Formats: sequence, structure tokens, C-alpha cells
Amino acid sequence: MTAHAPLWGRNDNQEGTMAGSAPGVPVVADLGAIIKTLDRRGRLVRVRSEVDPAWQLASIAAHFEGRPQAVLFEKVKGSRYPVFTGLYWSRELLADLFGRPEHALPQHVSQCIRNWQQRPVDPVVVDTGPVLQVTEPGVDLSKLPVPIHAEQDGGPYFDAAVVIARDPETGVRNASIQRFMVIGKDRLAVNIDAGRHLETYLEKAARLGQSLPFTLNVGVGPGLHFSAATPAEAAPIDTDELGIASEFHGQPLQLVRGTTSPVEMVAHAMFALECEMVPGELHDEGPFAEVTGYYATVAPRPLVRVHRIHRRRQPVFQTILSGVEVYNSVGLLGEANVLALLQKQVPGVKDVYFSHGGCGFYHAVVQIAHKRAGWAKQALMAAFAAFPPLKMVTVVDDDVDIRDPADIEWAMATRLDPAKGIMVIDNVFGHGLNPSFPNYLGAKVGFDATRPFPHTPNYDRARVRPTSLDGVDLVIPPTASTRQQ
Ligand SMILES: Cc1cc2nc3c(=O)[nH]c(=O)nc-3n(C[C@H](O)[C@H](O)[C@H](O)COP(=O)(O)O)c2cc1C
Ligand SMILES: [Mn+2]
Repeated sequence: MTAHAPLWGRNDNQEGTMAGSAPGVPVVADLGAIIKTLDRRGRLVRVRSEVDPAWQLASIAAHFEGRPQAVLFEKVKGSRYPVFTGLYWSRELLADLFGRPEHALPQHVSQCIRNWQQRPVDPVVVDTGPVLQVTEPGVDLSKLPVPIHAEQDGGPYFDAAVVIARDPETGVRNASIQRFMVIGKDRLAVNIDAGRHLETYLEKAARLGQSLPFTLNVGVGPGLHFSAATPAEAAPIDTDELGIASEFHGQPLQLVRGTTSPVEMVAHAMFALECEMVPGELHDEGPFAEVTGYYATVAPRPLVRVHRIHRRRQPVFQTILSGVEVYNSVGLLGEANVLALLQKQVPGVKDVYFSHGGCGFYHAVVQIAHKRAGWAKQALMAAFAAFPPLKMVTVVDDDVDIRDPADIEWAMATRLDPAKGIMVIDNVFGHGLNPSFPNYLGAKVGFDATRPFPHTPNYDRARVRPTSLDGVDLVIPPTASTRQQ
């Protein structure tokens, strides 16, 4: 396990908190403690007025999207529970959460995944946990503040819940995030993309003539979200990827036994729903405004029966806005995984960034310090293989800032040779939500925007000598834009 102390140390605050956070576990493992700490550090916007979970909540949240602060909606119409959003929409906020510089985040994430791959620390099953403080006498999803986000969304959506399921043949646990539309008091419909482990589990259950039980864990910290979002390339189907959360927490993840099936729940979640899918039972799901900026269309998708709802005494519901927040969760995990694989396979790779213009997971920018001619193209091919949703990969030299779109364009404008440096791969598997990949099939493009190797002085970057402004006597008059601030 990593040696780092989880940020903000242990949550040994014994007083009852608003969210009922748990003593003895790291802050990052407990959303209640995270919210409390964000509040203390000036990183929590509180919305005190009552808001409607249908459209209004998301539209207010959108005003704060990307800021290094999360948002807590204290009063949500029709429900007793607050709603929290925005934990992932700023890398500054996330980096603070993990107590390291922003640029070091992908390295940290890939290190945690590597540690887990080498020496997994399996979750432990404990007798009880905060999530079992209350078991609802019946199931009524309308009591939960499940928001409707975009104008044409087909209904309220659980979009930040972690699914835990067990392989019907091997019993191995899987964690993932899927969107779930509320279609009734105790019914949901789920979108499972092609190739997901949950899809394989459901197919296996069908072959065995069984249903597939799973739990839906709402209100968890980044360790769990990151373990659930770890791509299959890094966490193959025969591994229990929940162990990745143990790495982020610095101690084994705690689970509690299910009460209606052998599938566990997250002990420190805010809510846990015990659910079941019967193979072949479908219901229309969608539309849903997806991370791509387009609506996912309506189609018959697996129907889910909710059998039991457990919760903390004072739970907070968690939701994620389809946008930067997803770029930074799925994207960061993809980025970390591509970085780890490229560094193993391609000498000279220094950094990887999944740009926001590329929806956080369609465009990877790779930084390389060339050691040999032709390695930029090796990096292109390795990146596509490492993360199938990618549609574009751009490779630049190590004097280019991969987080600055203008710098990347500069490299393309001055270093890309369009005759030799553009690689198109047609008829290849891509991401189903990308409209340029109908039925998961389309074309991908790689740009080698590196200088010719060996390097020649005509490609050397002109720079002024770095100087500090300390001690320089300056008069800076306000401009129209600074006056407005
Ligand atoms: C906020 C968020 C929403 C997601 N929604 C879905 C979804 O609706 N369907 C899906 O199949 N994957 C979705 N994903 C991606 C998967 O959770 C992710 O690729 C995961 O690694 C899949 O797990 P698996 O490799 O065990 O199949 C979502 C990810 C995030 C972070
Ligand atoms: Mn998996």
C-alpha cells in the first residue's frame, strides 16, 4: 500500500456531524468527512434556498462548474436529504484533496493502480457500518432527491453511484459506475456500455439461468469512484478492483454483507440499494445528456428491481454533472492508465493529458523526450491500444505544455508534417457515446507533432530569460476587464 498519509489525516472527530461521518477511517474514504473538511477549508458553496431537484438543482450547480469548490444543496424539494455535487470538477480541488500538486495527480493515480496490481490489498467485510444505520421499511425511490439534470433527460438519474456485483461463475467482485434512470417506486433502468464487465456478468447469469444481484452505493469518496472507473485494461475481469480503493485510502476498504444477496455494500456509503437484474427484462432508458455534450438516445435497456434501501441516519445524496466532473473522473483514470502503459512500452514518454475539448477521454496529448526517430508513432499506437475510447492522439515534444491548447496548436502549426505525421486508422472500435462512432465503429487519427529527430537548432524554442518581478517597481493601471472583477 502507498506510504502517503491520506490528506487531512484520520477522521477521528467523535462529535456527530451533519452527515454522520465515521470515526477511525481516513477522510477521503468518507464523504461526510470530506464535506465537513471542504467546508472548513472554504471549498464548499452552500445553497440554503430550497431547490427543485428537477432541472433547477443542476442549473444552479452549473454556475459553479469548474471552480475549486464543491456545492451542497441543503434543502431539496420533496426530500429530507441534502444533495452534494462538484467533487471532481476542478483538478485544483482534487489535488488539494490528495495533498499533492495538480500536475502530479495522474502520476499518483497510476502509482496507486500499479501498487494494487503488484500487491492487492483486498477489501475487508466488517459486521456493520454507517450505511446500515437505517434500513427503510419499504422501497420508495421518490423519497430520494434524485435530480433531473438536462432539459430533455428522460427522468431522474443516479449518475454517481458505484455498482458492486459478483461474477456469477467465479464470485470475483466488480466495481463500476453506470447511469440509472428512475422509472418507478422500486424500478430503475440502466445503461451498460458494450464491453463492460457488468455486461459480461449479466450474460453469464443468463447462461446459468440466474438473475444478477448487485448493490448501488451512493455518496462515496474518490477512492471508490476511482476504483470503479479504472478501465478494464488496468483491472481485468478476474481481479477484484475494489482493492484499488484500499490504495487510495491507505487501509483496506470496508464492506458490509448484503441482506438480500451475497453481494456486499460499501460500509461508509451514504446510501446502499440492494438490487437485481433479470436477464432479458428490459425497459426504455434515456434520453440522458451525456459527457459528450450530446443526448444518449432512448432504447430498451436492462431493468433493475430495487429490493432494499439502507442509509446513514443523516445521509447526503451525491450527483455528478455530465461535463468537467466526468472528464476529471473517467479522464483522470484513463490518463493515469495510458501514462503507466506508455512509460512501460515507449522510452521517453514524460506525461499524458486527456484534454477537456476532447470530452476528457477522446483526445490524449502525449509528451515525449525523443530518444530515437519513430518513437512518436510508437506512442500513438500504444496510446490507442491502452484506452479504446480514444479517438485522437497528439504527440508533442517535452518543451510543449500539454495542458495548454494554444501550445498544442503551436506544435501542430509548426512541427507537424501533414504528409508524414498523420495516421488514420479506419473501421476500429470506439466509444458508443461518440456520434462519429455509430455502433461503436469509426475512424481514429493520430498526429505526430514532434520535431524531426535528431533535433536541429531551427526547431529550438525562443524564450525570454526567466525573471522574477520581486523588487521591480511597477505601476499597473486597471483595464476594462480587471475593473469588472
Ligand atoms: C460519472 C460516470 C458515469 C458513467 N456512466 C456509465 C454508464 O452509464 N454506462 C457505462 O457502461 N459506463 C459508464 N461509466 C464508465 C464506467 O463506469 C467505467 O468505464 C468503468 O471502468 C467500467 O468498469 P468495468 O471495466 O469493470 O466494466 C461512467 C463513468 C463515470 C465516472
Ligand atoms: Mn471491472
